Amino acid sequence: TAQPKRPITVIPVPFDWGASRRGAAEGPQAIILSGLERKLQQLGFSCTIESSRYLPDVLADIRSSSNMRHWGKTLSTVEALAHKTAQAVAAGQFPLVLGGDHSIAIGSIAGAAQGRQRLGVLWIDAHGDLNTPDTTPSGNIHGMSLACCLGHGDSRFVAVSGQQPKVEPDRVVLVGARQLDPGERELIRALGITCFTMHDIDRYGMANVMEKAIRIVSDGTDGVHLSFDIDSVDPGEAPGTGTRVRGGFQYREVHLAMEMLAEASIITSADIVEVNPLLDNGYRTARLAVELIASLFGERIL
Ligand code: Z70
Ligand code: MN
Ligand code: MN
Ligand code: MN
Repeated sequence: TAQPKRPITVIPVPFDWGASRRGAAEGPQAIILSGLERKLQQLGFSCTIESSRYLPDVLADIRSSSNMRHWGKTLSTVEALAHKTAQAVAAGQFPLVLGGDHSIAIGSIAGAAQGRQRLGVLWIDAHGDLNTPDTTPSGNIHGMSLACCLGHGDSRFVAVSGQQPKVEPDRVVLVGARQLDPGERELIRALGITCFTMHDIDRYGMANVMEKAIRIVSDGTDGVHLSFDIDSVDPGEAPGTGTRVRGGFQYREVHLAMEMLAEASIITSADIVEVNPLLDNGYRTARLAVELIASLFGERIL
């Protein structure tokens, strides 16, 4: 089955106040400079790269707390992104959101969920991002974004764009987890979320894991959002990211995952986050992001 060629709206989110290290704000520009538009056009998509002027200037917003660092800047940003993403969905476009740190998924998923009552979410990440202000070891909001989308956490974030929760736990699947905090393990158990860890990938293989993940996120859903954290990939292939965790996806493995998503033709919106050009080896990680996006949109070897 060919992916329906809906026009792609690329939405840059140069924001990194949700992480402990700066630099992911340069991610969108690095990915765009690595040839994103030409690649998508080669694959037959019409593609518009939006400017980031839809985002408010948050520099003067100093609202922050120890268990939710820079929450003022983050809240204004995700609210604007939710609106931008919802607009693209309503116009029949595919929102391709470029982070930025992973806190921005609070906005993109809120926006995607506005047009879809039964949204599925595929969360590909070394981490769970399932902390709340009560369980966070860092205060970094990029470690709380998936919990937020499930309705857990600070009420102002949970309520972005009105409806809450954005997604039901039985329509959420994590793939690639290898660094989970105690509170995250508890939430996974309490909500019964499906989590395929690196152990599962070692044991059953990426193909098996992705087959199962695709079935679960698309069963009875009216759209599936892919939230792809580049730190899911092994640091040897993707060194340009804020939290490198050993033992991640190998190069072919992660391409296979994207190719299987293209083949299944289930993804209706996506974000690619945590590409940090300041920590990269040249543009290696940004170029990998472009390649993975190409696989997601149907590039094939033969
Ligand atoms: C940890 C926390 C995280 C990314 C680090 C880490 C979260 N669980 N996410 N790097 N991309 O602080 O909540
Ligand atoms: Mn993440
Ligand atoms: Mn909804
Ligand atoms: Mn991560």
